[in-house]
Amino acid sequence: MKKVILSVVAIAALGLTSCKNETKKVEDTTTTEVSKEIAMIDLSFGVRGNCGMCKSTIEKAANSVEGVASANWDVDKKKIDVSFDDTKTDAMTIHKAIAASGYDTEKVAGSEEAYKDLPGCCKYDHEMMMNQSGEMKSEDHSNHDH
Ligand SMILES: [Cu+2]
Repeated sequence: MKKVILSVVAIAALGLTSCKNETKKVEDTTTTEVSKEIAMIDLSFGVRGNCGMCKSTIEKAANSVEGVASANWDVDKKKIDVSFDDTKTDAMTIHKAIAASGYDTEKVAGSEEAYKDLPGCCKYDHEMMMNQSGEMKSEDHSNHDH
């Protein structure tokens, strides 16, 4: 009696595995052409600005673009690092978004209207160098009144 039960179980198990194999074959043929890699692009470009408030405004503008994964503006270097999905957006869209918030980028001049509404400390110099080394130059007194 036990043997009979065992063989029934064995047959059932065989049946299950063969079913599995069949479904797996179907999956194989359908899943070949699915996921193309998501291409994240890392981009850096110059953006003018003065302080921490500028930083949050600039980064908020960049992050508001759909497809942007991260944005980090460096106050000393006057430069932003952006990571974005290039199937959803492109570099120029990000430049324009930052410019619309009032800030100059390498390629697009900042909106004058938005610039007027910036806090006083954020009214940066339009002649400011972008993409600086981040090191203070002691011989550079161009921003001071001597
Ligand atoms: Cu500021």
